[in-house]
Amino acid sequence: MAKTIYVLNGPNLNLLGIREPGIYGHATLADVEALCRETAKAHGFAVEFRQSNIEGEIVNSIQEAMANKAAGIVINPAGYTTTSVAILDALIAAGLPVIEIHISNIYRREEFRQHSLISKVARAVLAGFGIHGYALAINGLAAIIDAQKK
Ligand code: CA2
Repeated sequence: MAKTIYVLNGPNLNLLGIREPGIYGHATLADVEALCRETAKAHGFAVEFRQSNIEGEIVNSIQEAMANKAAGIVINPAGYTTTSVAILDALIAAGLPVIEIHISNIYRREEFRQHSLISKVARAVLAGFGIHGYALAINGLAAIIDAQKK
């Protein structure tokens, strides 16, 4: 059976394509999911795609990824990026390769967006590629997983 990449999305990302298109573009979260599935499939991976506005549910998804021996995690922690020790701790405990992704370039935005706790555990961070960043994140994660086998 194909190994699984968990793609986790934090609060308000369900509003993609509906509000603030000037910052986040016109694509919806369903478009992001389709892009992730297509990209992962090309590498032989299945995808568990989740969005939650609730911190504990994101922690539960990370623990599920760990229990299911997932191949890795791509996470856009959104508003929890700079605040969630709980998500950071769960990612550390999971021990899986993690890629952090942001649709916007957080370094061109307000200073408070630029201090990610999650980056401490991320193997790589992508910001500013729009939703294409999710495809780049999955391609990069696939390369990391491939390199681990050698
Ligand atoms: O650029 C990103 O992907 C962010 O993670 C998005 C977060 C923001 O707090 C981070 O600083 C950067 C916000 C997600 C909210 O998404 C929305 C999407 C459409 C409309 C309104 C909010």
